[in-house]
Amino acid sequence: MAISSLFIVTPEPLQVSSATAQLKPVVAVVMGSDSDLETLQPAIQVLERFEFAVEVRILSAHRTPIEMVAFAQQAKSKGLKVIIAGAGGAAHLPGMIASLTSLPVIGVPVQSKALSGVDSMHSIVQMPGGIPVATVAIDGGLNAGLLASQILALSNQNLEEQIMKFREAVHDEVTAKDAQLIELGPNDYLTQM
Ligand code: RP5
Repeated sequence: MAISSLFIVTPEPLQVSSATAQLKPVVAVVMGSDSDLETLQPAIQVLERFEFAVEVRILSAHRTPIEMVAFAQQAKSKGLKVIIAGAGGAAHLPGMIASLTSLPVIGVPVQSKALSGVDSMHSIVQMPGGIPVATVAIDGGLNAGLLASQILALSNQNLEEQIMKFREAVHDEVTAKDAQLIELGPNDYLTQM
């Protein structure tokens, strides 16, 4: 079972206090195309499990540059604290947004058809000095959501505790698999996967 499947097998919301729950978005998940949504969905899901309201937008650096600029310029004043930006191919969206705001930007390279996302990764990770983008793995939507949560947890102890509970769940999932592998042996384990 993949780590990201934790959200499918344990759908109950985490116990986050009302002091933690956010009604106004402090985090945005933006993407270059609706074809990126599946990749960004784990980020949205983990943020919602931590009870954040999430602003989700399609904003293309190339197809809707005016809307992208307006979003980035207004992001801080409307209360956003972190932006997750995913794009594929000539993936300029995270870097362009980062150039227009002082908010931390987490870039998600989306796996492209032609070059398997290596083009997206290089476009996002190779930022010039002075304008950083924190880049996660190709299709690393889950880690983008977790990293945004960790940034927000710097000023929220309850959220930090929930993140540590999530880590415990990740740990327990792997130790359970290890125990089953020892019990069944590799051949039977593979058969029941
Ligand atoms: C990028 O082009 C988007 O981020 C997307 O990953 C890629 C392909 O877009 P579509 O042609 O699927 O709309 O701007």
